[in-house]
Parts: sequence; C-alpha cells; structure tokens
Amino acid sequence: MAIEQTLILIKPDGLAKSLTGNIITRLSEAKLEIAASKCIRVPRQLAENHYKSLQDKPFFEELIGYIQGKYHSRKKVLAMVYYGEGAIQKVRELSGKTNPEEADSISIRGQYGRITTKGVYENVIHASSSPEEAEREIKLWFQPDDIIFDIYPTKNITEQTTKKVWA
Ligand code: IDP
Ligand code: MG
Repeated sequence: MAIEQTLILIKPDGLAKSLTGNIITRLSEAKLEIAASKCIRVPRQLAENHYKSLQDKPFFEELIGYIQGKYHSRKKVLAMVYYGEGAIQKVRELSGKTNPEEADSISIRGQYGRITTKGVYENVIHASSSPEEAEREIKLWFQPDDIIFDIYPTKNITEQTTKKVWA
C-alpha cells in the first residue's frame, strides 16, 4: 500500500455534539499519524471551493451553510491531515458511507450521523476520497509549513506581506 495523506474534517455537528475525542479514538484504529491539525472558522469561499464538485446539487446551499456551522453552536471545523500506509481508504472505511442511514452502524457516520429535516446528511466527518482529491483538499486547507511531512513539492517565494504577530 502507498504512503498517503488524507484530509479529515470534524464538521460543526461533530464539534457541537462533543464528539472530537470519540472520533479521534475511532481513527486511531487505522494506526496512522497526525501530520497537521487546526481549528478554523470556514470562510464561504473555502467552503465553496472544498465542495466545488457538488455545486450543481440541490443541497449545495445547505451544505455550504452546514460546513460553515450556520446550523450549529460551533461555527468551526477541526481540520487534520493523517499520514500513513493506505491512509485514504482506511479513513474512508472507518468513516462509513456518505448517507448516515446507509453507513455501517458501527462506522463513525453510522454511529453519530443523522439526516436533517432539510435533507442534509450531517455525517460529522469529512474524509478525502482519492489521492487526487486528498492533494487538492489538503492544499486548500493547509500551507506547507503546517504539515509535518513533505509529500507534495514546494517552492520558496519572497514577498512583502502584512501579517498578525504577537504584540
Ligand atoms: P463524502 O463526504 O462521503 O465524500 P460527497 O458526495 O463528497 O460525500 O458529499 C459531500 C457531503 O455532502 C457529504 O458528506 C454530505 O454531508 C453531503 N451530501 C452528499 N450527498 C448528499 C445528498 O444526497 N443529500 C444531502 N447531503 C448530501
Ligand atoms: Mg467527497
């Protein structure tokens, strides 16, 4: 099996239901390594870009609201990169099917997901579905210096920017 990286998001419903510990415990069964993590308020543009391939679906607008935390008391996600052999498939298997009602009942989505009255699948976790998607998604959510391992090529640029530092 190939050494891979995969993007995991604990979605706002997972955070609002205090499931972070439970989900990370389940993920530890895959014996992968955490390579990056951060808590982030999701800007609309990042949400749209992340779910770009679903932009024509009837549930797109609700999906964008969902990942931005509009329907939950936690308006953020916990984004992580997991690293290791066969990481993408291992995390998909532990997560379970997209539709939480079809997901294996002991998978993360089967255990903790639900379908809202508006029809959104609130399935508590996102996991990349292929190496191409993982690369695209990881590069959206993280910068090279946020990640412990160098999997994707990087380059150095010099620029003058204004940024926030500790006062
Ligand atoms: P995945 O998360 O299992 O990769 P995708 O098809 O990439 O599934 O869909 C992204 C997210 O959009 C899902 O996790 C779920 O929250 C939501 N979603 C997908 N399909 C549907 C649907 O048919 N109805 C409602 N929500 C959906
Ligand atoms: Mg997907």
